[in-house]
Amino acid sequence: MFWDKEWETLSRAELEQWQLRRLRSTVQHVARHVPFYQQKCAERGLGARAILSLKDIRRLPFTTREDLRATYPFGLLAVDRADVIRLHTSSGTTGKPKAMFFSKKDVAGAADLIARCLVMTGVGRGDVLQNMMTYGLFTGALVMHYGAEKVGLMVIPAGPGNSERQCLLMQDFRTTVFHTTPSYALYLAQFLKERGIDPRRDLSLRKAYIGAEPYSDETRRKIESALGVKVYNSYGLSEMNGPGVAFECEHQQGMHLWEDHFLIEIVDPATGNPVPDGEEGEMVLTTLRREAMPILRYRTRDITSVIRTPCPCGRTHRRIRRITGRADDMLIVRGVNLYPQQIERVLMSLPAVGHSYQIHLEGLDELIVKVELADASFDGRVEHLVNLQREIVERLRADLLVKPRVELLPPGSLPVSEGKAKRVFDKRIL
Ligand code: DLL
Repeated sequence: MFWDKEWETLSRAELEQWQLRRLRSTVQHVARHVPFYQQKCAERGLGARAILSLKDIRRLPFTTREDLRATYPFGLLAVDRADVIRLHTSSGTTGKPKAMFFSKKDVAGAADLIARCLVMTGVGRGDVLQNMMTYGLFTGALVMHYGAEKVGLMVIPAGPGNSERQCLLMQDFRTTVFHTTPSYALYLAQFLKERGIDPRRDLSLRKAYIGAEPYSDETRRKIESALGVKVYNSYGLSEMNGPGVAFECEHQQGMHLWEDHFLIEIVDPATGNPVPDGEEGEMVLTTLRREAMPILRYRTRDITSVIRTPCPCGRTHRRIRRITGRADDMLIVRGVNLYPQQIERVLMSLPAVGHSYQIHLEGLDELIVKVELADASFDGRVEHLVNLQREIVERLRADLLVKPRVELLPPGSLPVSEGKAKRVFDKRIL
């Protein structure tokens, strides 16, 4: 099923022609209205005819997170303030937030992309979407909300947390799809289990849209089997509208990135040079349709690669693989490079492991993995605990070449955050 078949199945040649046209007009638009880009283009000697082919994108400057912070609040605005109808911000862990502006056309465009995503997964009128992302300055809930309404789903703007109420809403209004983070989905699964609610028997859930945090295929499988739903990976970032940038179709082999709205490059995170076709690197995105705040070559810091084979669904927009980590999240422990997600993958493949974990780095270079158990009854059987602890240590050592200390905790011991989960606590004395 398609929301906009013509655009979703455009031939590659037509798509690229369109991209070139849009890239040119985006560059002209920012060169005219955004002093930050005027200066950057002038430094590079780029005039109005700088972009002759898509490859010329490499001549354009990168935009980084730091640029967004440095130009906060209005520095990258490309339209009159009166033409902005919505503001979102993204709070970093430190310093100033990043401000993102939407014109009327931008809000409609973002909703349209979500509509494509939802219809692509086989939902439509009659479906009930429980939106458990945070409403507010975060893009996660509102952008999804507008897109789902456009398709005609009934949207329950539940927001995050309050699991008791989430359950009631699911039961009373027969929720068929929900939208949340992987950490909350796992928490909810545990919550339902503790209350004796069997999702397959007692609820009407069919599908879940899971994103806003990195997660592994093992976590996807855990959510699917615990909640009896098909999980679709949803990728996006506030700087590029929020959710709806890339989404899985029913084949679930990578996420289609809407290439008529975003131009994708994969670069070496250290040098910024393009990596060979199909190889892994940092994703760089350029907006092609945004009006209020276009962004050139945004360094997402997200590590992925482009799938080169066509998708059986018939969409021509290329797919990206699951994000394997953020360039900034890489940990170096005793000289070994590792991403938190590699630890997550090992943990979530073990049925005895519950929904939550934390990674602590302490002292000089000590790695401690705190793991919640799936089942409280596990407590009593000491030999099981010892075996499980040993198994986790061994698996991590074999996969990652690091030997952590593993602490097993009863279910529900680790805090649950309403927004994105914090997994890594680095308190090393370096
Ligand atoms: O998290 C937008 C979003 C909302 C996406 C809801 C999907 C669903 P930010 O707060 O700006 O925006 O965070 C963006 O989150 O650069 C990735 O590092 C990470 N991220 C988002 N989706 C995924 C995903 C929203 N499916 C940052 N897999 C991005 C891995 C993801 N990482």
